[in-house]
Amino acid sequence: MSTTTSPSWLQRKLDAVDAWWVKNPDKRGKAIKVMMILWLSGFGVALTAVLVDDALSIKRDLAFYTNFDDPSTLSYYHFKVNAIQKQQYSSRSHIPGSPLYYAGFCDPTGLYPIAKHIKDSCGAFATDEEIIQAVLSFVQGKPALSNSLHYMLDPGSTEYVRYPLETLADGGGDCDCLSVLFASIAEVLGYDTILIGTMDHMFAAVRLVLAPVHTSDLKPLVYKGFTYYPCECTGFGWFVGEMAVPFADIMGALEVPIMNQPVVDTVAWMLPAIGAVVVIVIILKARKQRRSMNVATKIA
Ligand SMILES: [Ca+2]
Repeated sequence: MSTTTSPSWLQRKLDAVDAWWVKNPDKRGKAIKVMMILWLSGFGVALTAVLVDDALSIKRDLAFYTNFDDPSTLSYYHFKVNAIQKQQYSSRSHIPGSPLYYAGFCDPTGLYPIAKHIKDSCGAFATDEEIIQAVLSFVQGKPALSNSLHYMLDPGSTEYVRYPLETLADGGGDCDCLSVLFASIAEVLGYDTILIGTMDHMFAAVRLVLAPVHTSDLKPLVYKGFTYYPCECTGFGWFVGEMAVPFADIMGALEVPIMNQPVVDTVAWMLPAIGAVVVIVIILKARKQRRSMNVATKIA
């Protein structure tokens, strides 16, 4: 017993193109020209998309130390955010309204490569304290280095919180912006992190199994039965476990959402991906036409 399979819709269309090609030898030259124009146009669109994406992107080399602010361990992360990525945050509210909403600004978008780069830069044998210290170094202002994040005041007189990608794109922020960025990177790396608020300041704290050993001014905080270590995100040179304000000033803690899953940032790849798809489609079409032309030549 034999079975026959009818050709698919696509196959029928391709066969129709082949038949047209064979029956219309006088129009082949024109068809080839059209295909060449389409191919070049597609390549041009793809190239333009990539160049426009690059031109509209904000790029910064952001410095950090992997070994407790030892100048010889200075490393950089080559940060880039495109216009579409940045625009998606521009229309959002940046006013926390309630102190309870600060943690709502924590966002892992675009942070996974940064978090991984910082962790990898610390080496395979780095302790949790050393990794967190490198993240802290990444967000802290470095007066001597122009290529780094810096403390920046809010743009207006009202309290304003930047999302992490905005702090990176703007080149810095104030205490809450930098704490939100730090907490987001720490959470992306899998560290349980909280935000600590006072009347006029904010910093983060990270839960570590082992107490930090690189400071003699350790100020551990206990929250819901677990020990967290302060991370002062402004200024320069604060170590994990040190606190810039007295205990009495602390008003409360905010839990940061768990974000330790790699995030595929589709927006970041949108323009280059569109360009790549256009090129692939045009190449496939051109190959198909070339194959048809070969068939026609053999028949002729
Ligand atoms: Ca602020």
